[in-house]
Formats: sequence, structure tokens, C-alpha cells
Amino acid sequence: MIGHLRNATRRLHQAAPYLGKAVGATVAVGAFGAAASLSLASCEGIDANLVGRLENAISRIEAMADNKDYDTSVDAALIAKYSKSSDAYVADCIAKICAAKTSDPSNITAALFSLKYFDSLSPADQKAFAMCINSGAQNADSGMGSYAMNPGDYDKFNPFFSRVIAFYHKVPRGTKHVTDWNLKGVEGLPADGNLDLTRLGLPALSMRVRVGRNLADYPLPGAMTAADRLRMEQKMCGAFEKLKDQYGGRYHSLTPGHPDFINEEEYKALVKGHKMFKDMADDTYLADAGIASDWPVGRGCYVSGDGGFIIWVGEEDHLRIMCMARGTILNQVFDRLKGALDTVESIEGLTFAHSDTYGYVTSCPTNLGTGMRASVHLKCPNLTRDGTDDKCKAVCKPLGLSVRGLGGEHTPIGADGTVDISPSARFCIKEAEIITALYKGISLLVEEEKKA
Ligand code: ADP
Ligand code: CIR
Repeated sequence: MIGHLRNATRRLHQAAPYLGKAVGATVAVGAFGAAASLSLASCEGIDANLVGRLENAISRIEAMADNKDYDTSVDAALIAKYSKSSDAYVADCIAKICAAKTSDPSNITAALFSLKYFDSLSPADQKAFAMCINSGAQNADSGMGSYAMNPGDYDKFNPFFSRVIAFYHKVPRGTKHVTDWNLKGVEGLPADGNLDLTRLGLPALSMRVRVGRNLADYPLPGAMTAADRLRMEQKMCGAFEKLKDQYGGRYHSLTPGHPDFINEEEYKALVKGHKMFKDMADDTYLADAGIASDWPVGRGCYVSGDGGFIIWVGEEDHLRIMCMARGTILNQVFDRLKGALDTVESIEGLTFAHSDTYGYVTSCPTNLGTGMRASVHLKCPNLTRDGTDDKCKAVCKPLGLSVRGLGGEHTPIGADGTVDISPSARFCIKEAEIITALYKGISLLVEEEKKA
């Protein structure tokens, strides 16, 4: 235990010279608080939640400790320089991201923003970079706070993004993501290879696996013009014609005047049926990133004949490709998605944006790598007895699980205590490990629900 504490303290001391004032204070308090808690946890049985807090604090320290040539402090002369910028967008963005460093220390983009690095960029790159961080500047309460505008931004603005990614995903800077859907040999996979929910005493559940994908030859959604969005939708309609041969179904477009246009009522029914995404213009994080611009132009979804294979067009990523089914074997949606993805990728002219380091490139750094979210709708009436997901979230966090509402992110839980459960990790994890982690997470959560 003393070793743990010494280690934490040593790392904190090493990092101290490179920490920005506000972030440094928060990290110091967080790390010492968590380290002290860990000593308790180790004495009285490990409380994974406290250990998680320590890990978070340490990973932040490590990300910051790597900052010898990367200064995150705010220089008054540079602030004055950019507040007078002739570009009002840049002036406003820079003033706000610097202010967020003190007002919202958990905004990762604000914490890791370097005004000196920004100052070293050409005026054109400064504008491009400001677009990447504007969501976190305008929404100081952001957790992540940035979105890439072009597939190449993660490399182009490497000094910033590599730190943000290392910090959020808790991996050393520069760690390479490896794509691997092969379940064989993955820890936690039952001997027969079936991730069978009946073994956990569960009935058939609603299961879904989605991946985010972007086309290599378009700007990412935050930088697309209305014309780009229309062209991309048109291109995808050509692909859907091919998919219809194999999977049946149809495309539903929100673009006024589109041959597959659906009205408001049809759109709402698709959202209610979990097949279509919500109105993005209501999401200020996406709106300030430019991702929701031109809504609803170029937006829509392809739904297969049996309703179980769906492709969203024009949400946070160009494409969100998913398989959904009510059933008991998680492999069913996982395997079907792999097959469907291979089919989509084999269509001529569709090349997904991919990076040797970051795997599949997504708008949000949180989704990089696999772009995968694997979820089930699970009833947890005991853990949600108070009508909120607070307790469920507290139990799920140390299990590496995220809790969402019945309508997805930022929506309420079901009246019967049904929640959306998914592994939080996306980057530097194999696809096969995500689906296995979901199975293992469900089994642990079922036990917690019984105890609650
Ligand atoms: P994403 O999963 O793409 O990040 P959301 O969390 O907003 O986005 O969810 C999108 C939609 O998918 C919502 O309607 C949500 O209820 C639905 N959904 C997610 N998981 C499941 C599931 N296991 N079964 C049914 N619908 C699901
Ligand atoms: C934030 O920074 O809090 C928001 N931009 C959302 C981050 C989570 N990512 C996501 O939903 N894809």
C-alpha cells in the first residue's frame, strides 16, 4: 500500500513543474484524495470506484508529465494578442477555452490546450484548430470538448490530440490501436464461444452493437458544407441500392425533396423504435462543433427488411452502422455486424477513414479505434429504486460500464428500471474484447442488482 502511495506521490512530484495552475491543483487534490482512499480500500477490501479515481488522477498526471515542450499555462501577452484577433470566431474561442481551464478543470480540451502551441500554428491552421476545440470552448462543462474536423486532424494537430487521446483513454501517448474481431482466445469467453445471457439467468434482451465510420474522401461532419452533406447522402444511396439486394429494406431521408423523404410523424416513429437518431440541432455540443449544421439536410437512415441492420447517415460520424435484435446470444448481433461491415466496405467507392495509430477515425476522440458501442437494455429495478440511475452508474463505473437512458445518451431510464448498459472502452481494445466485456459486465451487474 505504502508502495502505491509513494508511487502516486513520486509521479505527482515529477509532474508538478509541467502542470498548469488550475489543473495542477485539481490533479493534486484528486490524486492525494484518491491515494488516501486507496489505502483505506486496500485495508478494507478493494473499492474499485476509489481505485478508478486514483487511476484517473494518475493518468492525467502522466499525460501532463509528458509536457516538457508543451506548456498549458496561460500567457497574458498571448491572451491579449488573440483577444484582438480580427477573426471574431478565433478570438471568442480562445478566450473561452482559456477561461474554462479555471472554471471547468474536468474539460479535457481546456486542460490540455496550449496557447503557445496554438501561437506556433499558421493563421489558417489556427482557424482549423479553433474549429476542433470550439465545442469545449462554448460548452465549458464538456467532458472531452473537442472534435476532429478532418480525418487528418489527429495527425496534423498531434501535439494536442495525442495528449487528449492518451489522457481520455488512459494509454501512453502514441499507443497504436489494433483492430481484431476474432473472439477466439479472448479472456472471459465461455468454452463454447457463446455469450449466452440465459447462463446468467436472463431472458431475451434487446441487444445492439454499433460502430462509427467515416468516409476517407469527405471532411468530417463538423466541417461539411450543405453541398458535401447532400453529395455524401447521394453516394450512400447508391450503396444502399446494392445492400437492398442482400438485406432488403429501404432508405429513409430527412432531406426535403429527397425521393426517400419521410415526414415528421414517420421520423418520430423511427426514433421511438430506436432505429433513427434524435434531432442533433438540440445538442449544443454538436451544434457548436458544426456537426449539427444544416440539419436535417443530408441526414437519414437505411433499415434492412428485418429491421435488424441499420446505417445512420450524417450524425456525429458520416455513418453509424449497427445491428440490433432481441435475443439471448450476444454473438448474434456482433457476428452479423462484422458480416454487414465487410459487405459495406466491399462496395466500390466506399473507403473508411483509418489511421495506423488511431484505428478507425471518428469525429469525437472518445470513439476512436473501434468506434464500437455494444449495449443491452437491462432491467435493474433494485439499483434504480429511487427513480434515478445514480446508484446504477456508481456500481457500473468501476466495472468499466456506461449507463444510458432508454432513448440513448442523455435520456431518462425506463419507468420499470430498464437501463442501457455498454462497456465504456473504445480505443486500444479489440472489438472482440468489447463484446466479451459486455457479457462479463452484465454478469457482475446482475449480481449487484440482486444485492441491492
Ligand atoms: P449511440 O449508441 O450511437 O452512441 P445513443 O446512445 O444516442 O447513440 O443511442 C442511439 C439509439 O440506439 C437510441 O434510440 C437508443 O435507445 C438505441 N439503443 C442503444 N442500445 C440499444 C439496445 N441495446 N436496444 C435497443 N435500442 C438501443
Ligand atoms: C463532451 O465533451 O462532453 C461532449 N462533446 C460529448 C463527449 C462524448 N462523446 C460523444 O458523445 N461521442
